[in-house]
Amino acid sequence: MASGPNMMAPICLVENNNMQLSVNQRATQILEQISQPVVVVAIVGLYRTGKSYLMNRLAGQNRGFPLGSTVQSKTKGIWMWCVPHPSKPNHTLVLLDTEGLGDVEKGDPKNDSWIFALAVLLCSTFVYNSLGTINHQALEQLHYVTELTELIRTKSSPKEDGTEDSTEFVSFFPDFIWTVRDFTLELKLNDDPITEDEYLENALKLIPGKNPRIQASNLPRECIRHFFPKRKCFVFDRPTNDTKLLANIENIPENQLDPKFQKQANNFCSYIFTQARTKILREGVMITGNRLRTLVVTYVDTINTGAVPCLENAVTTLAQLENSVAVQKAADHYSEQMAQRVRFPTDTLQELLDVHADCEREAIRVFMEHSFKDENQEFQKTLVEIIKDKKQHFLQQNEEASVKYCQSMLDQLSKALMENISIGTFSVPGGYKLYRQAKESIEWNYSQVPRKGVKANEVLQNFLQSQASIEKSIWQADKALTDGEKAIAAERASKEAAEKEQEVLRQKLLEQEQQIEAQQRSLQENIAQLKEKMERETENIIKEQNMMLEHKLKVQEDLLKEGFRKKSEEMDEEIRQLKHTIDTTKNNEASWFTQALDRFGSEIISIFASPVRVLDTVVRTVSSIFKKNLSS
Ligand SMILES: Nc1nc2c(ncn2[C@@H]2O[C@H](COP(=O)(O)OP(=O)(O)OP(=O)(O)O)[C@@H](O)[C@H]2O)c(=O)[nH]1
Ligand SMILES: [Mg+2]
Repeated sequence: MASGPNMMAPICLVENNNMQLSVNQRATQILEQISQPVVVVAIVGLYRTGKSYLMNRLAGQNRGFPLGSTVQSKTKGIWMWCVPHPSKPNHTLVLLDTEGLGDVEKGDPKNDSWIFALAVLLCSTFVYNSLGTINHQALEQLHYVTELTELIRTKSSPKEDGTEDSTEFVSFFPDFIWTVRDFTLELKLNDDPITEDEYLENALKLIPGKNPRIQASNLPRECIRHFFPKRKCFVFDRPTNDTKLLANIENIPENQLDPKFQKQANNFCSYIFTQARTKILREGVMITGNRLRTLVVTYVDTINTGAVPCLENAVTTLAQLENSVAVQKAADHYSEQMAQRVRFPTDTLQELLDVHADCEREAIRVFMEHSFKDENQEFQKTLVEIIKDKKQHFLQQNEEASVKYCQSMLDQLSKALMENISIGTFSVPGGYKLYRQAKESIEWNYSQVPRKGVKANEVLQNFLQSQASIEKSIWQADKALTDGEKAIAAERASKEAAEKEQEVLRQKLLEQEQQIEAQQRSLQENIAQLKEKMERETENIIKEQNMMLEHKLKVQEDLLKEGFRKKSEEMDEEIRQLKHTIDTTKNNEASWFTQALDRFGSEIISIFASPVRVLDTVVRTVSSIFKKNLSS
């Protein structure tokens, strides 16, 4: 079963010291151990606005993320607390508490922007926390959201169609929640009661006019509407009006808090517990604790090199790491299952090949389950090669076990014969007949031994060959035989030898055919499972593109409704491009699959090529021997 978290207290995940971001190794070690999918909730906002306190409530604790009781900011960098998800079984809830934004005591505000961007990239629910009301000022303070286009890239290279890279933010950005603390207004619009969500949406409506102040607050509005498709708002009363209690809030019992606040906080928590989504990267790639670790490390490393974190690169890094683990897991599964299911020697080669086919099918399934974005099937091909080598090893083991067993059986069965030869039992008149009887009885007894395996004929053949000269000297010395009978004996001996040789060759030929057939099965299995996976991945891509389209159409419609015709028309081109991309994906799906599968198929055949060529020569040699025998 996937492993979950075991953390008594939060720990710093991204340190922000001397204006340098770094990832705390102790925290990444914790994430590494978490193989469960994660729901990641990050809280961001101005300093000293009760963020850490709210996060502690999500962890179900009074204490945890340290709160500050002075005006100085408390939290530095990004802190993490992983707890078992309270309502999603086998999921981990990762809470990310961040350093307060906008603290004038801090030297360089640049890291504020990075912390904001990192929180967006790492979480699946982004909570923006502010005090008071959502007004111009609050929106101006949210200018970080407008900087995201400079701080996050979707693609590693500019898009071919020339559209802005940020048009795809919507496909991987988290859900957005605005939490408004110490909210003192009434939720009313033109005297009509409104919901918290309506309050937020209303506050996000663009304000007409050219006033620079208005423009400055319109930009964050647009960004939020464009980048975050799912938005929610929660307002909170002041937890208590007693300032003394407030300053010491983590130590006061729940029932001393304002009942309204209690209710609001509980609502917020239960919304997070039931609605916050599992973190998905893109195209359905589910994020586990371990994958989150890779993301944090990749993003912070990128920032430290002076570059901009790029989603596509992060996916590639993640895929490379995960796919090599997937190959290992699949190969181990194959070996374990083969070792468990095969009893050496198998009766026939086919028996071994059948077990191999079953284990290989399972191994490919394990690989498909754990891999993603395997560009050009590089990793799947590696798996094909590994399994090919492992299979070869099992075949060899099987042959060795068969030889060993057959040899020991023959040694036992021929023991008396060998003794009689050495003491001269057959060197008497009529000795040849006695010898023949003894030899035939060995052959018969040998044929009755079950499960001798693939080398049964060959081992017998070797034994008979080693007997040929002995047999010859026995009949030559046997005085009871006439010359005519000796000639018949000689002819019979060579005919029998030829027959036995043919039998061994016939078996070889059959086995070679079985091997070729097994390779074909393996090829088909690889292709079938790849096709299935490609279909699933394409389905996810189309789903994601449709979601983007739906969102953009909605934004466009809203702009039009609000009277911003020009802005709404500006989105036409972007929407047209997206529709075109969706059509192309759908239309090219079939031919794209065929091409990819053909290429992959021929590459696998070339992996098998060497044994196939060997087979070819064997087949040709065997058939020429047959022809020779037939004509003689
Ligand atoms: N007025 C008010 N104060 C709060 C609220 N929640 C917590 N506090 C108090 O505000 C102070 C700061 O709370 P924190 O949770 O540490 O705030 P923060 O936003 O995490 O602060 P930084 O980490 O410094 O950015 C503490 O003394 C809390 O007791 C609230 O809803 N309203
Ligand atoms: Mg804090």
